[in-house]
Amino acid sequence: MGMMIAATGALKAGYDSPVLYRGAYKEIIPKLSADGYKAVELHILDSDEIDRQELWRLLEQNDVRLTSIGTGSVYEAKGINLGDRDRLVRQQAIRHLESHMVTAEPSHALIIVGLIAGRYRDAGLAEGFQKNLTESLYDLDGLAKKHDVRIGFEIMNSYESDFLTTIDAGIQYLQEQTFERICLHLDSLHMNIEETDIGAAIRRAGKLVGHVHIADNDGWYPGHGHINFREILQALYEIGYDGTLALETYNRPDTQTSARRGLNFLSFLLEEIEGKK
Ligand code: LER
Ligand code: MN
Repeated sequence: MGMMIAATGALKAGYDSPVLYRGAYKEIIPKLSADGYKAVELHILDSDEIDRQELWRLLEQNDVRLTSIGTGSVYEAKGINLGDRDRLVRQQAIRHLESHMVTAEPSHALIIVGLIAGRYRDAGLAEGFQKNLTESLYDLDGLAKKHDVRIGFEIMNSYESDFLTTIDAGIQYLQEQTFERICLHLDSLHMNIEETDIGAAIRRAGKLVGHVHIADNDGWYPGHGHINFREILQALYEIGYDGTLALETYNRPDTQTSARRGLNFLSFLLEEIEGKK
């Protein structure tokens, strides 16, 4: 089947947000489809506030698959997180993510746990944070089973997160737990900052890898900066990864240019590596 390239989309996003398409779903889903995408990762502030029926209809009509849901904006907007010292805040985060699972259900899309995991300061102590987060993740794991979706725990750089900032730390943590629906979510921008040898780290993660974000080191479309994407895609190919490569990039110089260049660049490399597409 091979890897699938997805655009990112959101109803609203700021200048510095790494999201390609911005606007109403009825505008952006036909647009990204016309630009050559067959899949989309939507970054959603609150799934309770969107018209799911309309979204599902638009996806079907345009033959676009919802691969994943980005969930970090609610942490940035309201501080809701899974590791918080306050049990009510953690429960709010879990309920919030379950609502995304309902949106994800028809396409079995993956729910991203990145920024919404929270920071150590949200719990006061690192140990307390880890205990709270782990407890929340077990609750989410059960809910993911109920909704038949998966959760991707995003390994993010140590400027933006505290817990599990390297692939090896993520592997060790998941091996210590008994989650059934939680996998590792990698991001080229973060790997570029934290990993010693990106290809080797991806190979060690192997079947634990469930989702991948792509951006160049400067946050622009892949091919704009200096990350070695051939090495990354080659390693993903070797571990048999057949999931999504979601373009979590700035929409610079403009959405269409960035979207087309990112898609062309990744398609070209995949064609070489997978030898088909
Ligand atoms: C989220 O997916 C991410 O990668 C962070 O850098 C927050 O934007
Ligand atoms: Mn990311």
